[in-house]
Amino acid sequence: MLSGNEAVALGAWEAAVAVGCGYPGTPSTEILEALATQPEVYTEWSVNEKVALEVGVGASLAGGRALVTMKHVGVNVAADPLFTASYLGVRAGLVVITADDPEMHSSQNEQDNRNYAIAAKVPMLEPSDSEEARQFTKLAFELSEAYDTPVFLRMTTRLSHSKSLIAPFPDGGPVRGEAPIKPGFVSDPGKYVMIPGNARKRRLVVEQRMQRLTADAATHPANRIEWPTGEPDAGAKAPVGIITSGIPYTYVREVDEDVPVLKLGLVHPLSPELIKGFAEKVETLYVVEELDAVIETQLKAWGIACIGKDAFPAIGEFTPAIVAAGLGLGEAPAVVEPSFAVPPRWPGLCAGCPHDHVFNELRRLGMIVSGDIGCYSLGVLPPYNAMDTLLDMGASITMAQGMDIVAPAEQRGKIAAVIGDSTFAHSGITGLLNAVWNKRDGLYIVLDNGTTAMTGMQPNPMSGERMGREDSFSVDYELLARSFGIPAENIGMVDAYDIGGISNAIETLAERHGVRLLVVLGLCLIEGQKLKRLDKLDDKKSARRELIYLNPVGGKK
Ligand SMILES: Cc1ncc(C[n+]2csc(CCOP(=O)(O)OP(=O)(O)O)c2C)c(N)n1
Repeated sequence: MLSGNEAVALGAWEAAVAVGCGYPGTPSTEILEALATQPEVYTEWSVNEKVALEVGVGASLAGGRALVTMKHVGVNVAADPLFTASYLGVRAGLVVITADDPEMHSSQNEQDNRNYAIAAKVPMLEPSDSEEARQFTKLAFELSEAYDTPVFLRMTTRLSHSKSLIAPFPDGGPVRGEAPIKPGFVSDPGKYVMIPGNARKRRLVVEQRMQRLTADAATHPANRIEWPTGEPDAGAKAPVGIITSGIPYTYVREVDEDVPVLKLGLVHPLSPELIKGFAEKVETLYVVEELDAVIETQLKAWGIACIGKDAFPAIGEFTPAIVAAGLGLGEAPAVVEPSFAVPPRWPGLCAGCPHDHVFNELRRLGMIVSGDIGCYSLGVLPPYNAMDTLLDMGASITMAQGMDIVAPAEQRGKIAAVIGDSTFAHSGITGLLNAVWNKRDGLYIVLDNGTTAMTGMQPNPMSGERMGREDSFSVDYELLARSFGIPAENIGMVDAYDIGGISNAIETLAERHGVRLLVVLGLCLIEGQKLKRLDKLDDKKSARRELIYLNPVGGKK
């Protein structure tokens, strides 16, 4: 039994992947964590998804198979290299995992990244269970090399996090295959340097590649037609047929074992030949797809009658009951009323979280708080009620700048941004640079808890460790801020448990002008427990105290 994420890691390892990189994000995180246990593979948490994809493209061009992992919104961050990586193509296979999150179990939006495959002209595979996740990962590397293109593998939360059986290993255990491409960069500027003159030529190549893929999709092994009770005779039709993919396929099979199904494993590009052939053999054709009407829209553009979003929701995650109701096989799922009263329990910061006091203080001072994404986003909820906006990673510092430009005088000086350490490294630093460069006013507070807590304690460039808890360099906030031109008196570093120090630093810095950076340092409690088990707690604690101690302004001496 493996989770979908573990199975992707296994498939990549079996496919002799050389490099695994990504940025954590639910539900994708465990893929790299599993791959990182394998010494044959270089793995890294990259600073953000754009960086991860670019590292992956570089590895591919130098002849090593590369797996790049991210959650769905991570693809937004990586979209710039993605769209042109499609033009460059690959040397060794390049597979990009997009882990989508229907129902937004842990995400700020619901986004169907099949749309990215279409827009970036990159083929996409979508598995339905762990064994397929493993096999499709291998297929994705082969597809990538055969068609000279990056390939998407789309996972969803239900697939990433559920466990299902994988095929048994041969005697002696799993086998790591031989990489078909020899490492070594081969210069080819016409293919790898996308100045407009070259890009125009590659644009045509991309189109030809997609046409070839569309033709080959008709017989691609990831697609299959199932006629459980036998294929209709020539001229005859089955009453109902279903086109589906991914997790919804498993729900279709759960509610109806006998219905004919065209199961798409290659969800982009679609094969008109395959789909028309299936559609002609059924009376009523349903398209069962979670989130957007991607397949349905394409079918309708081809003039194929089908029932899709008229019967199934376009919002949220499917369940077998939703699928059954859409197919007319059951009642729409009723809301289940609990048989006894359950007291509402808000999510919240952990009891004793080092960053509790900052939020109390921001509320007490009546600040407008431009927030960001991480555990500390829970500062929006009671008892703090101290966050006013949250858009995307890194937006706290930049949105605060926009607010400050137009806010009336009585609000200016009352605006603060809060951002976690991992988020600061991911995309906060550029916002800080923007503020200084554009001579803005703003108080920006980094809530540094020594880890990327929300996604399960991954190291980050501020934390002093890299992948696998290997000791590494950590960014010196003060040197960084000084190098950006922020004056020493506008930089503060305080211990998160120094309640008086925090109040004092916020009040003092709130009254100053220009860009002000306050770093509140306190080790995440759960991370602390982990470090204790690893016998590393004392090192980390003393490193953090030193960070505060060395700071010449603000904070304890
Ligand atoms: C573009 C993007 N990538 C990844 C995520 C998933 N994610 C949400 S918050 C977060 C990092 C939080 O770490 P940090 O800023 O250190 O705050 P903490 O949770 O430790 O308080 C990540 C990786 C996301 N929401 N958006």
